[in-house]
Amino acid sequence: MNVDISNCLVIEDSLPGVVAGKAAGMAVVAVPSLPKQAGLYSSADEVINSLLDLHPEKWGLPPFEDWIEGTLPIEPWYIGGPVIKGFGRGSKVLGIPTANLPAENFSTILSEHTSGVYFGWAGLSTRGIYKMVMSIGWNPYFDNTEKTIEPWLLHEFGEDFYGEELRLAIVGYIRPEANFPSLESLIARIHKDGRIAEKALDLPIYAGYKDSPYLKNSMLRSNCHS
Ligand code: ADP
Ligand code: RBF
Ligand code: MG
Repeated sequence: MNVDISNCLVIEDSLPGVVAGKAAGMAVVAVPSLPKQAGLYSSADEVINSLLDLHPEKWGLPPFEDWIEGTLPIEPWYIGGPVIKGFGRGSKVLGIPTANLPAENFSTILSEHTSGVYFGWAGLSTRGIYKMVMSIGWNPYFDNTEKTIEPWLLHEFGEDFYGEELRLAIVGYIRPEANFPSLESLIARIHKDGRIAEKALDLPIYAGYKDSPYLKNSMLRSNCHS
């Protein structure tokens, strides 16, 4: 194509492709098909888990136009269930309570969605509908061995609500999970995620999902004991 090598960006899921791109002197972003093998791709300039995390502007290319105010709209997905006990460290260690859902009920949906920080609307059967930001994944900072779903509802509740039906409409993506050099930097980043979600959910593209029948139904169900 007669393009200067320095103007090429290779996006590759295979190790031979990454090695070839580097051998040609090109910048390479690796998207391993098996995230567990990410360690093998160390010759790439960047290793990402998912194409959601491809930011062309990092490479001198025009940014994707579907990102809005630090968020990427996604095809919404809906999950719900009773709030279960987590590791008990959300409130205690971070000052950020996260209402855990039983991840084993959603193994298919979880394997279809890359781990990372998402946001949307949360319906709590006896209370109402709230903005929420959540993490899906392995919590690298804490080195968990299980994948968890942890929504932080952006509202002050005076009490716990274990066992209550929680329903989520997940409408956008913010960033991949990351490791952090300190607890303070992890907490600061989660607060920033909260501010981004809080603001974005007022945009028309996200706001309408507040009225999703799925969220409302959780309340109808608990109010009419048929
Ligand atoms: P666990 O590890 O058991 O999830 P956390 O310290 O993360 O414990 O606290 C989460 C619990 O706190 C939730 O299950 C819920 O009952 C309660 N809670 C109170 N306020 C909130 C909130 N704003 N967002 C999420 N959970 C909250
Ligand atoms: N844990 C991480 O190790 N890395 C992260 O990038 C990360 N991002 C989070 C983003 C949000 C919005 C929330 C609510 C939590 C996040 N956590 C992250 C998870 C945090 O470690 C978890 O809530 C605690 O482990 C409590 O169980
Ligand atoms: Mg929690």
